[in-house]
Amino acid sequence: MSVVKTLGQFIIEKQKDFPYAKGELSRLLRDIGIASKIVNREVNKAGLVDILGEVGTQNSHGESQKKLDVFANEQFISALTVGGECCIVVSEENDEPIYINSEISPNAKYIVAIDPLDGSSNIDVNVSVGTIFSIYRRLSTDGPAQLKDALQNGTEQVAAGYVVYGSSTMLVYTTGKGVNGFTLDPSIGEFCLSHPDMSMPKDGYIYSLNEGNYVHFPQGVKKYLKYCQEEDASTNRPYSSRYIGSMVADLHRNLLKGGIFIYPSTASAPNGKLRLVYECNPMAFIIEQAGGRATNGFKRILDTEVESLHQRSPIFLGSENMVLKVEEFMREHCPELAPREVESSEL
Ligand code: AHM
Ligand code: MG
Repeated sequence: MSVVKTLGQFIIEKQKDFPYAKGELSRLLRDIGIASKIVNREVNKAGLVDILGEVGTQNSHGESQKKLDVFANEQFISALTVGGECCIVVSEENDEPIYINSEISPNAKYIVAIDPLDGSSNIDVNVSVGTIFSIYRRLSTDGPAQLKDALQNGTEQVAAGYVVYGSSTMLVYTTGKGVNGFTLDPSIGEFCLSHPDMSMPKDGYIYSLNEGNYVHFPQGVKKYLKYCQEEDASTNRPYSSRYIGSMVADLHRNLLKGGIFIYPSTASAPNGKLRLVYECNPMAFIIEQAGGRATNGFKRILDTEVESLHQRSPIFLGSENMVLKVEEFMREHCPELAPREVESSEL
Protein backbone atom coordinates (compact mmCIF):
# COMPACT_ATOMS: atom_id res chain seq x y z
CA MET A 1 0.00 0.00 0.00
CA SER A 2 1.48 3.40 -0.91
CA VAL A 3 1.52 5.87 1.95
CA VAL A 4 0.60 9.46 1.22
CA LYS A 5 2.35 12.17 3.23
CA THR A 6 0.54 15.48 3.37
CA LEU A 7 2.19 18.88 3.57
CA GLY A 8 0.92 19.26 7.14
CA GLN A 9 2.41 15.92 8.22
CA PHE A 10 5.69 16.69 6.49
CA ILE A 11 6.03 20.12 8.10
CA ILE A 12 5.50 18.68 11.58
CA GLU A 13 7.95 15.85 10.90
CA LYS A 14 10.60 18.37 9.76
CA GLN A 15 10.19 20.56 12.82
CA LYS A 16 12.64 18.31 14.66
CA ASP A 17 15.40 19.52 12.27
CA PHE A 18 15.24 22.76 14.25
CA PRO A 19 15.86 21.81 17.89
CA TYR A 20 14.52 25.05 19.37
CA ALA A 21 11.51 25.33 17.07
CA LYS A 22 8.26 26.05 18.82
CA GLY A 23 6.07 25.29 15.84
CA GLU A 24 5.61 28.91 14.75
CA LEU A 25 7.28 28.54 11.36
CA SER A 26 5.35 25.31 10.84
CA ARG A 27 2.10 27.14 11.50
CA LEU A 28 3.10 29.94 9.15
CA LEU A 29 3.82 27.47 6.35
CA ARG A 30 0.52 25.76 7.04
CA ASP A 31 -1.30 29.14 6.77
CA ILE A 32 0.36 29.81 3.40
CA GLY A 33 -0.65 26.33 2.23
CA ILE A 34 -4.28 26.96 3.19
CA ALA A 35 -4.43 30.35 1.43
CA SER A 36 -2.90 28.86 -1.69
CA LYS A 37 -5.64 26.22 -1.82
CA ILE A 38 -8.25 28.95 -1.79
CA VAL A 39 -6.41 30.85 -4.53
CA ASN A 40 -6.10 27.62 -6.50
CA ARG A 41 -9.87 27.13 -6.35
CA GLU A 42 -10.47 30.59 -7.82
CA VAL A 43 -7.69 30.33 -10.44
CA ASN A 44 -9.25 27.10 -11.62
CA LYS A 45 -12.57 28.84 -12.23
CA ALA A 46 -11.03 31.82 -14.02
CA GLY A 47 -12.49 30.85 -17.40
CA LEU A 48 -16.00 30.89 -15.93
CA VAL A 49 -15.81 34.62 -15.38
CA ASP A 50 -17.79 35.16 -18.61
CA ILE A 51 -20.63 33.10 -17.19
CA LEU A 52 -20.46 34.36 -13.64
CA GLY A 53 -19.76 38.00 -14.49
CA GLU A 54 -16.83 40.10 -15.67
CA VAL A 55 -14.28 41.56 -13.31
CA GLY A 56 -15.59 44.83 -11.95
CA THR A 57 -19.23 43.73 -12.30
CA GLN A 58 -21.47 41.87 -9.88
CA ASN A 59 -21.88 38.10 -9.97
CA SER A 60 -25.19 36.27 -9.71
CA HIS A 61 -25.08 36.54 -5.90
CA GLY A 62 -24.73 40.30 -6.08
CA GLU A 63 -21.08 40.08 -4.98
CA SER A 64 -18.63 42.16 -6.93
CA GLN A 65 -15.98 40.24 -8.93
CA LYS A 66 -12.39 40.90 -8.06
CA LYS A 67 -9.36 40.64 -10.22
CA LEU A 68 -7.63 37.43 -9.25
CA ASP A 69 -4.38 39.08 -8.25
CA VAL A 70 -6.28 41.34 -5.85
CA PHE A 71 -8.23 38.35 -4.56
CA ALA A 72 -5.03 36.33 -4.04
CA ASN A 73 -3.41 39.23 -2.20
CA GLU A 74 -6.36 39.52 0.18
CA GLN A 75 -6.39 35.77 0.84
CA PHE A 76 -2.74 35.61 1.80
CA ILE A 77 -2.90 38.75 3.92
CA SER A 78 -5.93 37.52 5.80
CA ALA A 79 -4.50 34.01 6.32
CA LEU A 80 -1.28 35.55 7.66
CA THR A 81 -3.17 38.00 9.88
CA VAL A 82 -5.46 35.38 11.39
CA GLY A 83 -2.62 32.86 11.74
CA GLY A 84 -0.87 35.04 14.33
CA GLU A 85 2.76 34.28 13.39
CA CYS A 86 3.41 37.14 10.95
CA CYS A 87 4.11 40.77 11.93
CA ILE A 88 4.73 42.31 8.49
CA VAL A 89 3.53 41.36 5.03
CA VAL A 90 5.37 42.82 2.05
CA SER A 91 3.39 42.30 -1.12
CA GLU A 92 3.85 43.15 -4.77
CA GLU A 93 0.30 44.47 -4.65
CA ASN A 94 0.93 47.01 -1.86
CA ASP A 95 3.31 49.95 -2.08
CA GLU A 96 3.71 50.06 1.69
CA PRO A 97 4.44 47.17 4.05
CA ILE A 98 1.42 45.88 5.95
CA TYR A 99 2.06 45.92 9.68
CA ILE A 100 -0.11 43.41 11.45
CA ASN A 101 -1.47 44.85 14.65
CA SER A 102 0.65 43.56 17.51
CA GLU A 103 -2.50 43.29 19.65
CA ILE A 104 -3.79 40.67 17.22
CA SER A 105 -0.46 38.86 16.97
CA PRO A 106 1.58 39.75 20.08
CA ASN A 107 4.09 36.94 19.54
CA ALA A 108 4.48 37.22 15.79
CA LYS A 109 8.14 36.85 14.82
CA TYR A 110 8.04 36.46 11.08
CA ILE A 111 7.99 38.72 8.05
CA VAL A 112 6.47 37.34 4.86
CA ALA A 113 7.24 38.85 1.45
CA ILE A 114 4.91 37.66 -1.25
CA ASP A 115 4.01 37.93 -4.88
CA PRO A 116 0.45 36.65 -4.54
CA LEU A 117 -0.19 35.95 -8.22
CA ASP A 118 2.85 36.13 -10.43
CA GLY A 119 2.44 36.06 -14.20
CA SER A 120 -1.13 37.26 -13.84
CA SER A 121 -1.32 38.36 -17.49
CA ASN A 122 -1.47 34.62 -18.26
CA ILE A 123 -4.73 34.05 -16.36
CA ASP A 124 -6.96 35.28 -19.16
CA VAL A 125 -5.51 32.68 -21.52
CA ASN A 126 -5.56 29.72 -19.11
CA VAL A 127 -1.79 29.46 -18.81
CA SER A 128 0.05 28.64 -15.57
CA VAL A 129 0.52 31.33 -12.93
CA GLY A 130 2.05 31.15 -9.47
CA THR A 131 2.56 32.49 -5.97
CA ILE A 132 6.05 33.22 -4.59
CA PHE A 133 6.82 33.67 -0.89
CA SER A 134 9.81 34.43 1.29
CA ILE A 135 10.02 34.31 5.09
CA TYR A 136 12.33 36.22 7.46
CA ARG A 137 12.64 36.32 11.23
CA ARG A 138 12.12 39.77 12.73
CA LEU A 139 15.23 41.55 14.00
CA SER A 140 13.78 44.03 16.48
CA THR A 141 13.09 42.48 19.84
CA ASP A 142 10.47 44.72 21.36
CA GLY A 143 7.67 47.06 20.38
CA PRO A 144 5.94 46.95 17.03
CA ALA A 145 7.88 45.51 14.06
CA GLN A 146 9.70 48.10 11.96
CA LEU A 147 10.61 48.65 8.33
CA LYS A 148 14.18 47.47 8.97
CA ASP A 149 12.75 44.05 9.90
CA ALA A 150 11.52 43.73 6.33
CA LEU A 151 14.69 45.05 4.67
CA GLN A 152 16.87 41.98 5.14
CA ASN A 153 19.18 40.47 2.56
CA GLY A 154 18.25 37.22 0.85
CA THR A 155 20.83 35.28 2.88
CA GLU A 156 18.64 35.85 5.95
CA GLN A 157 15.61 34.00 4.58
CA VAL A 158 14.44 31.22 6.87
CA ALA A 159 12.14 29.72 4.26
CA ALA A 160 10.92 30.38 0.74
CA GLY A 161 8.62 28.69 -1.70
CA TYR A 162 6.31 28.91 -4.62
CA VAL A 163 3.01 27.50 -5.75
CA VAL A 164 2.47 26.80 -9.41
CA TYR A 165 -1.16 26.71 -10.53
CA GLY A 166 -0.57 24.53 -13.58
CA SER A 167 -1.97 21.39 -15.14
CA SER A 168 -1.73 20.25 -11.55
CA THR A 169 -1.08 22.55 -8.62
CA MET A 170 2.19 22.19 -6.76
CA LEU A 171 3.75 23.80 -3.72
CA VAL A 172 7.55 23.70 -3.54
CA TYR A 173 9.47 25.05 -0.54
CA THR A 174 12.73 25.10 1.32
CA THR A 175 13.73 25.92 4.88
CA GLY A 176 17.41 25.76 3.95
CA LYS A 177 17.63 21.98 4.20
CA GLY A 178 16.84 20.94 0.66
CA VAL A 179 13.76 21.46 -1.47
CA ASN A 180 10.55 19.44 -1.41
CA GLY A 181 7.55 19.51 -3.72
CA PHE A 182 3.92 18.68 -2.99
CA THR A 183 1.14 18.13 -5.50
CA LEU A 184 -2.42 19.11 -4.63
CA ASP A 185 -4.75 16.13 -4.72
CA PRO A 186 -8.08 17.84 -5.40
CA SER A 187 -10.04 14.77 -4.32
CA ILE A 188 -8.84 15.13 -0.71
CA GLY A 189 -7.92 18.82 -0.82
CA GLU A 190 -4.39 18.19 0.43
CA PHE A 191 -0.89 18.89 -0.88
CA CYS A 192 0.85 15.50 -0.92
CA LEU A 193 4.61 14.93 -1.02
CA SER A 194 5.33 14.02 -4.64
CA HIS A 195 8.86 15.39 -5.24
CA PRO A 196 11.04 14.74 -2.16
CA ASP A 197 14.51 16.26 -2.02
CA MET A 198 14.43 17.97 -5.41
CA SER A 199 17.75 18.58 -7.08
CA MET A 200 18.52 20.42 -10.24
CA PRO A 201 20.72 18.99 -13.02
CA LYS A 202 24.12 20.75 -13.14
CA ASP A 203 23.82 21.00 -16.92
CA GLY A 204 20.69 21.87 -18.81
CA TYR A 205 19.57 22.27 -22.39
CA ILE A 206 16.76 24.81 -22.05
CA TYR A 207 17.04 28.59 -22.00
CA SER A 208 14.14 30.81 -20.99
CA LEU A 209 14.01 34.53 -21.62
CA ASN A 210 11.87 36.99 -23.53
CA GLU A 211 13.76 36.94 -26.82
CA GLY A 212 11.53 39.68 -28.21
CA ASN A 213 13.66 42.08 -26.18
CA TYR A 214 16.86 40.89 -27.91
CA VAL A 215 17.75 44.28 -29.34
CA HIS A 216 17.74 45.77 -25.83
CA PHE A 217 19.80 43.01 -24.16
CA PRO A 218 23.33 43.62 -22.84
CA GLN A 219 26.05 42.40 -25.17
CA GLY A 220 26.93 39.49 -22.84
CA VAL A 221 23.36 38.13 -23.04
CA LYS A 222 23.25 38.54 -26.84
CA LYS A 223 26.50 36.58 -27.19
CA TYR A 224 25.29 33.88 -24.79
CA LEU A 225 22.05 33.51 -26.75
CA LYS A 226 24.02 32.98 -29.94
CA TYR A 227 26.14 30.41 -28.05
CA CYS A 228 22.92 28.55 -27.06
CA GLN A 229 21.81 28.50 -30.70
CA GLU A 230 25.10 27.24 -32.20
CA GLU A 231 25.51 23.65 -33.25
CA ASP A 232 27.93 21.61 -31.12
CA ALA A 233 27.27 17.92 -30.54
CA SER A 234 29.69 17.66 -27.59
CA THR A 235 27.61 20.13 -25.51
CA ASN A 236 24.22 19.13 -26.92
CA ARG A 237 23.72 22.48 -28.61
CA PRO A 238 21.63 24.05 -29.95
CA TYR A 239 19.57 24.22 -26.75
CA SER A 240 15.79 24.48 -26.67
CA SER A 241 14.06 27.78 -26.07
CA ARG A 242 11.06 27.67 -23.68
CA TYR A 243 9.37 30.78 -22.28
CA ILE A 244 5.94 30.77 -20.67
CA GLY A 245 6.08 34.31 -19.29
CA SER A 246 5.25 33.14 -15.74
CA MET A 247 8.49 33.03 -13.80
CA VAL A 248 7.18 30.35 -11.44
CA ALA A 249 6.22 28.00 -14.26
CA ASP A 250 9.40 28.65 -16.25
CA LEU A 251 11.57 28.04 -13.20
CA HIS A 252 9.63 24.99 -12.09
CA ARG A 253 10.17 23.34 -15.47
CA ASN A 254 13.86 24.26 -15.46
CA LEU A 255 14.26 22.98 -11.89
CA LEU A 256 12.95 19.58 -12.94
CA LYS A 257 14.59 19.32 -16.35
CA GLY A 258 17.65 21.57 -16.10
CA GLY A 259 17.87 24.95 -17.77
CA ILE A 260 18.49 28.64 -17.28
CA PHE A 261 16.05 31.52 -16.75
CA ILE A 262 17.23 35.04 -17.52
CA TYR A 263 15.60 38.42 -17.03
CA PRO A 264 18.46 40.81 -17.72
CA SER A 265 18.86 44.55 -17.50
CA THR A 266 18.11 46.58 -20.61
CA ALA A 267 19.11 50.12 -21.52
CA SER A 268 15.71 51.46 -20.43
CA ALA A 269 15.44 49.17 -17.36
CA PRO A 270 18.98 49.01 -15.93
CA ASN A 271 17.81 46.86 -13.02
CA GLY A 272 15.67 44.52 -15.11
CA LYS A 273 11.99 43.91 -14.34
CA LEU A 274 11.78 41.41 -11.53
CA ARG A 275 11.61 42.39 -7.88
CA LEU A 276 14.38 41.39 -5.52
CA VAL A 277 12.47 40.87 -2.28
CA TYR A 278 9.53 38.71 -3.35
CA GLU A 279 10.57 37.35 -6.76
CA CYS A 280 14.36 37.03 -7.08
CA ASN A 281 15.44 36.23 -3.50
CA PRO A 282 12.96 33.41 -2.81
CA MET A 283 13.60 31.83 -6.20
CA ALA A 284 17.37 32.18 -5.74
CA PHE A 285 17.14 30.48 -2.31
CA ILE A 286 15.16 27.56 -3.76
CA ILE A 287 17.41 27.15 -6.80
CA GLU A 288 20.58 27.22 -4.66
CA GLN A 289 19.07 24.71 -2.26
CA ALA A 290 18.35 22.45 -5.24
CA GLY A 291 22.02 22.67 -6.30
CA GLY A 292 21.64 25.43 -8.89
CA ARG A 293 23.08 28.94 -9.09
CA ALA A 294 21.44 32.38 -8.99
CA THR A 295 23.22 35.64 -9.81
CA ASN A 296 22.64 39.06 -11.31
CA GLY A 297 25.14 38.16 -14.04
CA PHE A 298 28.11 38.98 -11.81
CA LYS A 299 27.24 38.43 -8.20
CA ARG A 300 25.09 36.15 -6.07
CA ILE A 301 21.49 37.37 -5.88
CA LEU A 302 21.20 36.51 -2.18
CA ASP A 303 24.09 38.85 -1.34
CA THR A 304 22.44 41.87 -2.97
CA GLU A 305 21.94 44.70 -0.50
CA VAL A 306 18.20 45.17 0.08
CA GLU A 307 17.57 48.91 0.19
CA SER A 308 13.89 49.16 -0.62
CA LEU A 309 10.97 46.77 -0.64
CA HIS A 310 10.19 46.94 -4.34
CA GLN A 311 13.69 47.24 -5.80
CA ARG A 312 14.43 45.32 -8.98
CA SER A 313 17.33 43.14 -10.02
CA PRO A 314 18.54 41.50 -13.21
CA ILE A 315 18.49 37.73 -12.69
CA PHE A 316 20.24 34.70 -14.16
CA LEU A 317 19.37 31.44 -12.45
CA GLY A 318 19.20 27.73 -13.01
CA SER A 319 21.59 24.88 -13.73
CA GLU A 320 24.99 25.76 -12.28
CA ASN A 321 27.09 25.26 -15.40
CA MET A 322 24.71 27.26 -17.59
CA VAL A 323 24.76 30.21 -15.18
CA LEU A 324 28.55 30.03 -14.92
CA LYS A 325 28.75 30.13 -18.71
CA VAL A 326 26.57 33.21 -19.12
CA GLU A 327 28.58 34.95 -16.38
CA GLU A 328 31.72 34.39 -18.48
CA PHE A 329 30.01 36.18 -21.38
CA MET A 330 28.87 39.01 -19.12
CA ARG A 331 32.36 39.55 -17.70
CA GLU A 332 33.90 39.48 -21.16
CA HIS A 333 31.39 41.57 -23.11
CA CYS A 334 29.84 44.01 -20.63
CA PRO A 335 32.04 44.35 -17.53
CA GLU A 336 30.76 47.91 -17.18
CA LEU A 337 27.43 46.48 -15.96
CA ALA A 338 28.99 44.75 -12.95
CA PRO A 339 27.68 46.31 -9.73
CA ARG A 340 30.31 48.63 -8.35
CA GLU A 341 32.06 47.29 -5.24
CA VAL A 342 31.95 49.80 -2.42
CA GLU A 343 35.50 50.92 -1.47
CA SER A 344 36.32 50.40 2.18
CA SER A 345 37.12 54.14 2.37
CA GLU A 346 33.47 54.88 1.44
CA LEU A 347 32.08 52.83 4.32
P1 AHM B 1 4.11 40.25 -12.75
O1 AHM B 1 4.57 40.10 -11.32
O2 AHM B 1 3.55 41.60 -13.04
O3 AHM B 1 3.20 39.13 -13.16
O4 AHM B 1 5.44 40.19 -13.67
C1 AHM B 1 6.34 39.15 -13.45
C2 AHM B 1 6.36 38.27 -14.67
C3 AHM B 1 7.17 37.02 -14.47
O5 AHM B 1 6.40 35.97 -14.00
C4 AHM B 1 7.67 36.75 -15.85
O6 AHM B 1 8.84 36.02 -15.84
C5 AHM B 1 7.86 38.12 -16.41
O7 AHM B 1 7.00 38.97 -15.70
C6 AHM B 1 7.50 38.20 -17.85
O8 AHM B 1 7.76 39.47 -18.33
P2 AHM B 1 7.80 39.81 -19.90
O9 AHM B 1 6.38 39.82 -20.35
O10 AHM B 1 8.47 41.13 -19.97
O11 AHM B 1 8.62 38.73 -20.56
MG1 MG C 1 5.36 39.15 -10.08
